[in-house]
Parts: sequence; structure tokens; C-alpha cells
Amino acid sequence: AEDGYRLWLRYDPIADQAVRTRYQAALKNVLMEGDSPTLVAAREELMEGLRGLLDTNVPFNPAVQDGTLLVGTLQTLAPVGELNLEKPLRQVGDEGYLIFTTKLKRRNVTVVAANTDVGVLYGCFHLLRLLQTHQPLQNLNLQETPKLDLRVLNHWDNLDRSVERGYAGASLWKWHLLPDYLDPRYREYARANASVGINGTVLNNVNANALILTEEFLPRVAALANVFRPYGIKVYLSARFSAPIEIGGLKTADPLDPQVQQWWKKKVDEIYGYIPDFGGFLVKANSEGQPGPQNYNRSHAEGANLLADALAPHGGVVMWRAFVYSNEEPEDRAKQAYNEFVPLDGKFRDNVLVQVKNGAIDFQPREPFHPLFGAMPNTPLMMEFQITQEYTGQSTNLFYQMPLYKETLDADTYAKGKGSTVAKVVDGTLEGHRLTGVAGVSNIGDDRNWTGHPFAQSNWYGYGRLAWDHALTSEQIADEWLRMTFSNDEAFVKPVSDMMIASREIVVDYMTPLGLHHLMGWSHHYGPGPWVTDKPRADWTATYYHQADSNGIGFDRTKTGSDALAQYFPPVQEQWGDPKTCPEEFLLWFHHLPWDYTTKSGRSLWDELCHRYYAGADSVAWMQDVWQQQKSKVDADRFQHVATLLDIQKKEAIWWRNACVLYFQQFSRRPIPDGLEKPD
Ligand code: GCW
Repeated sequence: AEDGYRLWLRYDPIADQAVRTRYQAALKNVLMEGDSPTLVAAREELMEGLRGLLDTNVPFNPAVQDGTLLVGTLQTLAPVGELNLEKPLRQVGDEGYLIFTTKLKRRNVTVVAANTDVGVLYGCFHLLRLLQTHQPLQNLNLQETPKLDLRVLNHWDNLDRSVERGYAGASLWKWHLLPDYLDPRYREYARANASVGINGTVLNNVNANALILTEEFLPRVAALANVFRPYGIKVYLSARFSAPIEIGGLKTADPLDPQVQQWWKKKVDEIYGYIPDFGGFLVKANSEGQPGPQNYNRSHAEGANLLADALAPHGGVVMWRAFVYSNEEPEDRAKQAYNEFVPLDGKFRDNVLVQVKNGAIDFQPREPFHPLFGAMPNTPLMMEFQITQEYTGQSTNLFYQMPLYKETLDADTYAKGKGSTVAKVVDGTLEGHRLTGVAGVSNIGDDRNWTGHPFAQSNWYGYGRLAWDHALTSEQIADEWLRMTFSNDEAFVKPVSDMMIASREIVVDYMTPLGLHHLMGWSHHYGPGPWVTDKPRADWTATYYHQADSNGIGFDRTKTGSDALAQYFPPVQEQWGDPKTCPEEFLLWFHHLPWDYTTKSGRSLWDELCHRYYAGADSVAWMQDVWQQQKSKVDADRFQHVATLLDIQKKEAIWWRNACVLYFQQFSRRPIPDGLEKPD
């Protein structure tokens, strides 16, 4: 049965005979020296990939002939001579690579070259991708360098193998069998990550258990790190700020207490004893009940620097999260992270990154970019995306997230005038940062197909691709992923890619159109709950966010309201501050407007809202149609799996539509517009 276990790393023989023959001629043998664990991994991948895709045994030997593939570093390729790699390799850095065709001793050869072994590995995966997606191999001249240094997955995995906001089974990490038994999936996981350039993984939940830092767990963490290392993946851990009390027997975790400082230093030294290339810590502090420096009246900077100082001698980093909001504070939740962090700009050590969610609330189907981007020029800000679909239909709804990621990355902060995109803040080019990174909250579990929904694999894949190169388009990534994962048949790729691209806007329409947000069911965040009110915290209710009443709907974040808009740079404030110029997708995020407000379509706000909800639900039927037409083009198992999930999604889209329209109707007291069927 085709269960999706192989993800996008499928090396079945290329069905198109003409394509296969051309590749066989271009790749007759492979010259690849070197036996470091990473080069061995790269060679194994190439052998398996070429043997599978070309359906023939491509010999690995030192012969140079027409059609030789040369793979290696400056050192390992030195014996073949004449490649003139020094200069071009200077352009690609530690993780980049070159793939080009050239003549060597009058033979036509293809070269994959890098400065480091991991660069070679990445280059091999790229070459295989070219074959998997049926790209021409003539006249290649590719030069690749990642735009971000830290390309990390955040696992919200608990030590009991439950996964917070995970919808694809249990945690991959079998702590009870480690360090002795190494589940073969660990290597598969590493391969998949390396294939898209992901180079770090935080193994445990940010709502952290300090036990991960004990000698019970560290050898197990080290065992995983050993499996991942050849694939260029560093291990990081979420550190619980109160660990010195919980596992260290101290009375305090005050960052300015010398005993606490000493404890962390020793702890970090101990960790590096187990894992010499340990990446560092991720920390959620003073947020949603987690302990932190503020428990001792110290700042986030003082907290982060405590850990940073312990890690610095070993080259480790701290990824300190800016996802903070407090219960006591009556302030608009969207403003709190900015208020707490902007005053700390410049106060963090060099090895600290502040990790900021893409939007100021919480991983909604759509949010304006977080106002912290561009507002802390002296601090490297790491982007945090949520690959797992907490608020977007979990593993049931088909929701391709690249358009969401791209929308945020391409947004203009105007921090240093026009063109100051979020991407430039994050990649360090705007403010000249050396340390850069991105985090994606993993959607991976031990389901046979890793992610639950077969299409959710595309979000893991795409996250990695964008982390490597944020200039790629959503379309390019969908196209690659579909070809590698399903089929190169154009009649399949084009319509299904269109469906993936549209899926984001469709989900927005049937869940939270026009800038609405946080209308999901209480606590689990699955399905609609616009009526949720009266919870322990105002900002855990839906009514707090939509503010619907008989006059209208929406959260006033202008000067007459919370003035969250003031946290953005003036050109953004200006555009978003006026409902006439505010992009309609953010309208009710920033404005409370009357039900009869005229929208761009000419319809009243109420009618427009209804139209969006109906269009969203109807479009899921369109997605079902698109998929049904692919029946002959994909294997029966995955076809049926996706078809069934789309049936569920259709029911849920109608559930969302009816729930929201009927709920808001009690305030608008207006009829469902003509032409739309009445909900029941
Ligand atoms: O999205 C919210 C989730 C919490 C999560 C928190 C966070 C890990 O509902 O489950 O906790 O954000 O990002 O810290």
C-alpha cells in the first residue's frame, strides 16, 4: 500500500522513457571520494536515488568519461584537477554548493561541489530533485547558498510522547528505548530534513519539562544527535527557566544570582560533554504560565543573557521567544510583545536571537505581520511559523501554507523606508545581522505518513525550502513537491498546484474572512466557536476578538481603540489606519465597522461577510472536483485518503459557515443575502 512514508524522497523509476534515457546518458558513472559520515550519507543517497530513478546501476568509480558525475569538496575533488573550483566556491559559504556542467579532459561532465561535506550532501539532494522533477541536465550552472543560518524545526513534543498541537500521532522520539534502540525513522527524518536544508531541531516542547536536562535524558538526546549529525542537523533543547530549582535543588532561578549562573554554566558544560555540537536553547518564559526572569523582577534580556553566557564558550545560541502576553494586563494582546521587547533592543548578548511569531496574536489563518519586525534593529529576530495546523483545520483540512509564509515575508515594514520587507529583517540584510534564523513548529508525528494529511507533507517540505531561499514562490514549491510526491504529469501538476495555492484563501474565507481572527473552538481550536466568552482570560474568548454588537463588528486597533497600529511604521499606519485604504483582508483586524459599511465589492459589510463564508465553503466543493479528476493519475491509497479528507473538510467548511453566519446574524439582524442558500 502507498502510505506516504517516503514523503517526497521517492526514487521510483522515471516512467517517461525518453527522459530516463537522456539522464542515463548524462550520468554514466559517479566519481565521489571521501568517507566522512556526511559524505557516506550523500553517497548512499545518490546511489539509491540514481539506481531507483534511472532504473540501472550507475557505477561509482574514478573513471572520467563523457557523462561522469563528479561530486565532492575542493579537497576530495583535487585529484581530478582542472575544475577551477576555488573562486566560485568562495561565493557559496559553508552550506552552499555548485552544480554545473563543464568539460574535463575534453569529456562532458557534471559537477556537484561544495566547501563542506554538508554542502555536498545538499547538492546531491538538489541534483536528485532535478531528476525527480524532470529538469534538463544540460548547461547547468547553479549556485546555491542558504539565506538564513538557522533553519530549525520546533517540536512541541512532551517527554511522554504526546505532542502539543500535534495531529499526526505520537512523538517520533521513543525516549523509553533510547539511547539503545535507534528507530530507523530517526534517519529517515534526518534525510527528509536535509533534503530541504533544515539544519536544526528542537526536540522538546517549549512548555518544557526540566527533566530533559538531566543525566536521565541527556544520553538519549545525544543518541539522537549522533543519528542526525551526518545529515547536518544540530540538536537544540527547550530549557525550562526554573530548572535550577526543579532539577538543581536551588531555591531560586534568579538570573542575577551567582549560584544560578554557576548552575547553568555547569549544566551547559555537561550537555556539551554529551553533545559536542549542541545547538543551544529555545526558551518560552513568562508566557502562559511558564516561569521566567520576570518572576524575579528581571527582564527578558537578563534571562536570555544568563543562558547565552553559559552557551557562548561552546558556540551555542539562545532562541528566546517573544510570544508573551499577560493575564493581568488590560492591554490589547496584539500589543504586548512589542511593549515588552522593544525597550530591550540592544540589551541581548550576541548569541541571542529573539524568536517572533509571524503575527501578533497566534498563528491564525491570516494575520498582519508582527510589529516587532523592523522595530528591534539591534537584535536578530528569528521568524517563527507554525507548520502544524493548530488553528487551520489541524490534520483534516487541506491548507497549503506557503502563501501565508510568503505574505508575511514579503510584507513591507517600512522600517528603513520602502522595501524594508520582513524577509530582509529576518535574513539580516536590512540591519546587518550576522546571526539569522527561522523556526517552524513541526507537524510531524509517528503516523505512517508523518503528517496525517498527505498534503500536510507539503508544509514541512515548503517550510524547509523557504527557510533556505525565501525568494522561491509558493507556486515553484508546490510544483516541485507535487512532482516529487505524486506525479510529473502536467495534467496533474497544474490543477492540483492551483488547488494548493487557492487553499489558503479558501480556509480564510470559511473560517475568518475580512480580518476576523481567533474564532476557533475553545482551547482545542478545532472548528468554529465565535460565541466563546466568559473564559479565565478575556483574550482566550472569541468575543474579545470580533467585538460583534448591534452596531457592527471588528477590533478597533486605531487611535479610537487600542491603537495597536501605532506600533507599525508611519506608512503602514497610514495605509491600514483608514478603512478605505486598509487591505480588505485586514479590515476587521484593525477596524470596528458598521454592518452597513460599504466594502470594495459594493456590498454592505454584512452581505460581504456572508458572501465570503459562502464562497469559502463552495470552494471546498471545487477542491473536491479538482481532486476527483486526478483519480487515474495517483495511486489508489493516497487518492482515497485525500478524497475522504476533502469530504470531511467540505462538511466542516459548511459547519464553519453556518455557525458564523448564524451567530453574527443575531447582531446584524439582517437577512442572508439573496442568492445564498439559507443555512439550517
Ligand atoms: O498557539 C498557542 C498554543 C499553545 C502553545 C503556545 C505557544 C506551546 O495554543 O499550545 O504552547 O501558543 O506558542 O507557546
